Amino acid sequence: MVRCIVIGKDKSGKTIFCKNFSKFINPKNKKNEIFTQKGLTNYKISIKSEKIYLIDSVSIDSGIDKWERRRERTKTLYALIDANIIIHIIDATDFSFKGIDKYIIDYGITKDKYLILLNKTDKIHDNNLMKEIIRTYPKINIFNISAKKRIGFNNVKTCLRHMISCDKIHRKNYFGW
Ligand SMILES: Nc1nc2c(ncn2[C@@H]2O[C@H](COP(=O)(O)OP(=O)(O)OP(=O)(O)O)[C@@H](O)[C@H]2O)c(=O)[nH]1
Ligand SMILES: [Mg+2]
Repeated sequence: MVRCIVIGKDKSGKTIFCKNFSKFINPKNKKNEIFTQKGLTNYKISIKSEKIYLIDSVSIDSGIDKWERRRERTKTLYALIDANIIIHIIDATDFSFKGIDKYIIDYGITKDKYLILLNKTDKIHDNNLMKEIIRTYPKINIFNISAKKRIGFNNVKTCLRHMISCDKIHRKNYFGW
């Protein structure tokens, strides 16, 4: 089982991505394949016969400092540390190299299995943001998507499939098989 966290700032499209992407991967998934674990919603999907838990996280950047929100953020941070794969959803209509997106990138690039999805690209008409991010972080995995309109999901699937097979190879080596 592979734990894949979907993380990003407030309203970047995390929930809509989890819903639509899980339907795209496994169209026949039933309601019981969505469940809550450690306070976060998980979507059970499978790619290459490997089970993946797609974890919809809550935003860690909200300015609201109520006890409930603090608890939620802590759950997200635990899930982030625990994840095998990190999917970072960036709102392409509202990105800056400062703030929470920058912090997530700086953490993500220290991991092997980190990918950025530039979301809401149905609303923008140039590719400059992607170029700019690649210029700053040349080796990053990055794709344009629209979670709402289900655009770009094939590339995400291919990338996940690749990351999962790397995991299998890694596990094989680790156990000396
Ligand atoms: N145009 C467009 N709107 C989108 C897209 N993805 C998400 N949205 C809109 O962005 C808003 C937030 O989407 P959510 O999926 O709730 O975002 P979230 O990151 O889960 O939000 P929080 O959990 O509250 O942080 C909604 O109004 C969506 O309809 C997209 O690809 N294109
Ligand atoms: Mg959400």
